[in-house]
Amino acid sequence: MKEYFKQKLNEKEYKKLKKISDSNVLGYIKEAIELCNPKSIFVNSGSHQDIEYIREKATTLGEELQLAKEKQTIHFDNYGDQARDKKNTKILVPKGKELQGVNTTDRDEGLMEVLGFLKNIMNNKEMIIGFYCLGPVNSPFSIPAVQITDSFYVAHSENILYRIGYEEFTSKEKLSYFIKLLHSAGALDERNTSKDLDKRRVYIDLEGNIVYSTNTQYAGNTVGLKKLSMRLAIYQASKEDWLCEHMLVMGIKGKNDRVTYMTGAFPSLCGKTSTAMMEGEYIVGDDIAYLRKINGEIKGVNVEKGIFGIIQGVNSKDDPLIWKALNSDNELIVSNILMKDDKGIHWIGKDGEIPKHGFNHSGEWEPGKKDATGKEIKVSHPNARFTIKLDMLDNLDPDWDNKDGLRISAFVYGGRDSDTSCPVEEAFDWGHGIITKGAALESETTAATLGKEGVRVINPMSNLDFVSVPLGKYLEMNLEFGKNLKSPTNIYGVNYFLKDENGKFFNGREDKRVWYKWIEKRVNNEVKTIDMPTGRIPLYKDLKELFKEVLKKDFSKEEYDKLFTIRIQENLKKIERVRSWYQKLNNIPEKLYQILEEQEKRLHDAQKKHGSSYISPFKLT
Ligand code: SPV
Ligand code: MN
Repeated sequence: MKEYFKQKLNEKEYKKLKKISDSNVLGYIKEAIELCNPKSIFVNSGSHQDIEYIREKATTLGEELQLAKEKQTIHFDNYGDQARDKKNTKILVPKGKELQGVNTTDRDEGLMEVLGFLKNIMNNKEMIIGFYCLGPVNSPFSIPAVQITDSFYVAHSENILYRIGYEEFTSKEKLSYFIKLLHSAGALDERNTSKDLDKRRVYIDLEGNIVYSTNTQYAGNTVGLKKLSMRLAIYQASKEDWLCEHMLVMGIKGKNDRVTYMTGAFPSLCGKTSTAMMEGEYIVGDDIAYLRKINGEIKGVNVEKGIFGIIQGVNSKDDPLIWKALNSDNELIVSNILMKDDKGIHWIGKDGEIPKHGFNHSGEWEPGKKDATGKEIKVSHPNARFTIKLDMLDNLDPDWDNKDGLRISAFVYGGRDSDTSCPVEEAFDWGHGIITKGAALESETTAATLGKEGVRVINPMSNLDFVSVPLGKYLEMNLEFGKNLKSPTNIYGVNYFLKDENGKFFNGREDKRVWYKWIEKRVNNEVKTIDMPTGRIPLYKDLKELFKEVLKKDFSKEEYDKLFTIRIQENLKKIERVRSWYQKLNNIPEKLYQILEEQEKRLHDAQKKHGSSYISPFKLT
């Protein structure tokens, strides 16, 4: 095989590849070269020189455009390529196998189709072979990955977002497990965006342990180390008794310099980034966590080392930490926002006036511009993003890269719910939490999503898009995970979006800081709770104290009463929705129905006892 590479690669690149001896790794690279037939090949060893080469090439090839500041660029995706393509993202399943609740296609047919698209696809492009490590290097949590792509934007993004793993590959004769990713942006138009969108595919081959992505540039479809590897990791986790979750990880500061780590799973538009970025606390990661049980404790790591975050609405007042990072001189890629004539940038919700002219994801732009369907094109796309390194943030946890993982004391699940769940509530036990907070996670559609507003959508653990095992099996994995722990991890539900009778939000953006400080105290046994039919809620006096301490705000008995009054009918309806959603699927653990039924009974009993559908917590103390 070495002879083959010697022929295909120039001497400099061959030298870098030569250090790898695992025949499976080399075999994969050879197959990719044969299939895609690139004009030239570049090997990214992660050296300073290689990183700079990729950054520069992204701009010289026009995949990114230089902004006013030196290490800052903008990338545009095709107007029709602005988000994850859920329809064309499929798990390949062999004949006779079934993956209920997951978008799938026949493996043989899928492979034939996508390999057909990839044939000779790089014949006028350079192939980039990158070696990365998902999670901290040299850690029992982590997974090495080989990413092959013809997009310098993708490679550049990955260098910002992921740890380099070249040494993971060169230091071992044989790797026990690694992930393979193959991407091509396909043919590009005059703006350097993927133009064959009808051939856009993201196919996940669990058997071959590889993800193919074609004719797309949007990072959620192409940055293989993000959501593409996640499907393979979930599959691998299902075989090894650990979890790969769509979760942020953060550290909340408590008494005497104590830091308590928590994860958080939130469907989109439910406050995930603002939670990870909470003022005064530590961020570890904002998107994906690997979690393992080690010596009877749950430990977790951030898979990434950067943030690919939504830029819409970021402003100096609400998001001071991101604002500062975006306005620094550090390396930054923004995508699908407006590049002004002076090479400055603007997006929806940024401080200041909307410029009169510039370039965005639709090409040359002026206010009022309409697309082919007559829809107004805003200054930036709602899913426009920024890509930065975590270490640009002032609130990065000093221990964020710990290779032994951080001890996770709480799992938090947060939905968007205007009238059912209270702002913060502890589950009675692990199973109750996994089912009623995680598996029952719902979000209401907002004006920012397509279709009708206020429709509740179930998204188990906010992981529905990425689950690559039958949903029943995934729930089983979650239920098993927290059993028999030496130091237990509690589960909480949060909801920032309760509304009053006039449709106004009860809580301000800042209030979540109190809910997390309360969770921090609770897992450290410093506060007591009141049992409600749906879980355990805080005492008024503790929240009053925390509102004063954290936000310098008064918190009245009336507010507490409104926020934490149990809404029996709304909760019963939720149980009904969740149950009927799962009943459409096979092989859902019996435990789910049992736990929902128990909750239903508690709600009915409480209603009977108190003769009302709304019961104040003061009645229960
Ligand atoms: C998400 O949509 O959950 C993201 C962005 O984190 S993407 O990379 O598109 O998945
Ligand atoms: Mn995500």
